[in-house]
Amino acid sequence: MKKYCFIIVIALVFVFVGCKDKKQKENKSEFSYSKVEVPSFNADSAYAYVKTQCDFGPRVPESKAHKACGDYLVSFLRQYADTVIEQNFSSKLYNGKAVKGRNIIASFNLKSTDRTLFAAHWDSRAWADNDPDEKNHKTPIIGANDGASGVGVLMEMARCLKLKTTTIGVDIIFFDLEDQGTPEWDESDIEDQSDWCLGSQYWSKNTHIPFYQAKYGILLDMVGYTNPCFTKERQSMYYASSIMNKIWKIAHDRGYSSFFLNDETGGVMDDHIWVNQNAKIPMIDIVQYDPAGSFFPYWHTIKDDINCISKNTLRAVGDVCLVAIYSAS
Ligand code: AHN
Ligand code: ZN
Repeated sequence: MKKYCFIIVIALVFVFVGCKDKKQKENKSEFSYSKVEVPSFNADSAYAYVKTQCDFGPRVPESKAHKACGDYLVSFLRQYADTVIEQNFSSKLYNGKAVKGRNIIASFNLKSTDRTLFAAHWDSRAWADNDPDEKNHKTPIIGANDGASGVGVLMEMARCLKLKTTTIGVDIIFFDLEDQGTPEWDESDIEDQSDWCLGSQYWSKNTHIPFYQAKYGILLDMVGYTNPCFTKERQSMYYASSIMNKIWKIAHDRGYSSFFLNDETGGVMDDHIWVNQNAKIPMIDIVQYDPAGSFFPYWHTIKDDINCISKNTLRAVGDVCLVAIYSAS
């Protein structure tokens, strides 16, 4: 009898421990980001930062506006970051011509070795080669969505990062020379698309700190359009599916499921490709790219101006990124 009692007690202990274990696991997988406390992302500020960039005019490499906007971005970041590093370099355009570039890197909480990287491109395209009107095909674009939106979101995040310290380290990179790939009207065809994303190609082979590493990275590209659709882009899924799924879970928990779709779309040649391939940092691209395979309606047209920008979209993207930062331990 005593023996049976002993066996029953042992069995009950197993059942109890088993249940508790299962419950803990369930709780973990059901973790909701909806209650994570983050500094509040001010969409009015982010919008103003996008507009300030646009007001310089097209930030075409080696132009006056480009230089002035670069100086503005550096002095802006110096107010909030621990360090700001400028990386001047030279690359070759699709036509073989040399062009000067300037990557801008801001670092927060430098003492932490557990780092997360955020990036966007700050140059704007020299040609509206996708404009419906052919006479605009050689006119530079303002790049409110294609360029300034990602930078504006990251600028507002920089302001937030100074307000509340983080346990992890954060680096923000503004890549130059992303958007000067072969214009549609030119004959040349560079098959591997290495004529795009020159700033990230340079940085990923020459990181601002030797042997720089980050746990993961998030690239923001065209993150300001009204009612956007961010899909799971193939190259991000190839290199960093667990990060992509985590970020999409954050977005859904925060109530942005109508912007962050679960559709998987084809690959996009963007700065994250080179960061993944050369710097070996798993990086995803939050990019407006719809399931039919097109970017936003005014992509590479003269209508990519401030009228494309929605504060709601900037807020959604900034909030998701801040939750990723402040929920990390
Ligand atoms: C290409 O069209 C080859 N890549 C898209 C990358 C891009 C351009 N992002 C913004 N503008
Ligand atoms: Zn572009």
